Amino acid sequence: MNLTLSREDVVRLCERVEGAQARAYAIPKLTNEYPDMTIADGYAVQSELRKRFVAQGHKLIGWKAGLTSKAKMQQMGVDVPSIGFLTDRMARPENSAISTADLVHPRVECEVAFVMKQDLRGPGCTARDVLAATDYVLPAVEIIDSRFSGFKFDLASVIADNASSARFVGGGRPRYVEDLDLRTLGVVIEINGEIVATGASAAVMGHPAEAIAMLVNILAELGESLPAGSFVMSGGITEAIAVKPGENVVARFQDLGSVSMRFVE
Ligand code: OOG
Ligand code: MG
Repeated sequence: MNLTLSREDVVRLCERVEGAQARAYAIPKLTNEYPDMTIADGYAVQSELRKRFVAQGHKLIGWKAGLTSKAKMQQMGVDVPSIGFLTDRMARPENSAISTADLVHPRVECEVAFVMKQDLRGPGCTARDVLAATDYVLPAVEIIDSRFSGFKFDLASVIADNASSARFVGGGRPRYVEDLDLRTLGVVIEINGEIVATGASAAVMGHPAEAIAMLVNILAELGESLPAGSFVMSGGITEAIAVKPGENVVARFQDLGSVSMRFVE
């Protein structure tokens, strides 16, 4: 991978992103100052952030694939998938009240999540490998929150910002992959009882397991693998929906049950 940032710049940008995440304020996208930033630079900043969080006691519990559906790519104006890491501090229980006070401009996405029973290591990981290594799948809602002004970014910047990761809620009815057709699961997102988005799981790279395979292959480029026990989200099926205090969100997944939460100040 092609790095253009110096070690000092990586640390500087990591501190900038970390500050914006911790205090929930928007910053200009990083490429305004570093127009030559590459995808590899973005991952260097993200890896630095992950190491800092781990050093501060956050537990790495898994990963997420992002920008894996056309709806998401069109909404964000980016046409290459990306990955981000997930920690215990981002997890929220089903049916909980999620504060927006510590977020900049949250949006919800419905995603199929995988829990792994075997380690996976790229390169060359396939969807078939992913399915064989999967313990079970469950429905999830990711609450993304870009730290960039106006939720506008490019690929290098959003990767540095850990792919907009902020919160996530897993739940519903966990199922074994052999009991489902993971391509044809319908999903509906409701806010305060009104349907605001609909989709089907094949929107994610034809099959959500393809997104997990892609994630494992990106991890290999970063010198990392996906350990057994990881919780992995495969990417938003529909466009992301902005949420505000007072809104109740229910994501209904065919065969996998529903995941609910409410947003408060
Ligand atoms: C980047 C994160 C995308 C997904 O599921 O596609 C993502 C963003 O859109 O802010 O999490
Ligand atoms: Mg997502």
